[in-house]
Amino acid sequence: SFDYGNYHTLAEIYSFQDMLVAENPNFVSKIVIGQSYEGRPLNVLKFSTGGSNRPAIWMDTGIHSREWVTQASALWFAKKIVTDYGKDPALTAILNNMDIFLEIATNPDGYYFTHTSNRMWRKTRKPNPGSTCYGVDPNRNWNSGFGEPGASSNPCSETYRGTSPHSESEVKSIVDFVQSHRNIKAFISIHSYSQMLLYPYGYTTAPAKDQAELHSVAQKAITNLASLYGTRYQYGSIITVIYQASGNTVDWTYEQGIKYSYTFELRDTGAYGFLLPARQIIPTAEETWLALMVIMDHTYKNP
Ligand code: 0X9
Ligand code: ZN
Repeated sequence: SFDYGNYHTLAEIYSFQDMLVAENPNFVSKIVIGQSYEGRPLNVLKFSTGGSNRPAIWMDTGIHSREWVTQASALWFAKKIVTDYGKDPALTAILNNMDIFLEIATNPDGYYFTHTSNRMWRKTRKPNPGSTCYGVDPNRNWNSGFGEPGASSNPCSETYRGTSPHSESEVKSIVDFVQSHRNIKAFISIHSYSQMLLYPYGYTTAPAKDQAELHSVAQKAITNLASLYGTRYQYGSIITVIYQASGNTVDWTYEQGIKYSYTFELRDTGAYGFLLPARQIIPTAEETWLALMVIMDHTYKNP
């Protein structure tokens, strides 16, 4: 059976997704929301017990390809959703009323590249005209404070914003999905590392309209997370807790009206950084799930 305690190639992630759909045909389906620059499918797993266009929770991992514990945790989350539905009352109530969408390999070209050429690759893999450097930072490419401080105009920078908002297919495909779905209530974008739970804004110090509620839900979520292994998280707005980041994913989703827009930075705090040992995958996924459940449960109960 599938080894959740190890890192997997892109091909293994794709076959895992097909296996989960094949084993749970009435519950799990695969939606292809677009294709990457190099032509790979952008697959999203949909967990749904019925209805049409139900209110939904979105989660994505691996938009920064080198953050391997995020994709690995998402494989565990996918299995957890399947096994806990009908057993865990809280998750069951959520899924009897809402759908969950999970994009595991959000930057597949980058992820492939981390396995074949450069383990530390972060950005997309689109060539930049007039430069020898490749790729755009897909967490600076969104149309929220685009062009403001907190991103780079240099194609060789790790935080290169790109020539225009949503220039990256991997970003535009999510934009189109969110705007056509119109009923997404929580959007959770998962990164590593630093052990933080963050909410908008990243491009401005202006507080989000819902800051008080976002803050108290985050506090509850990180408390639940810490209850398992004692892992300590910082929490707050992106710009106050980490640094200014313009054009980031959750500023855009929040401005689209998705109130529960959160971003995680998973383990660790730098001892291993992006190269987190595989033995930490399952503990990371388990503790993160406890925080995700707090956010999902709050979203379900506060429509
Ligand atoms: O710089 C980033 O894009 C994020 N840190 S990372 O090491 N994952 O690259 C921080 C930006 C704000 N946080 C998130 N939106 N996750
Ligand atoms: Zn990241």
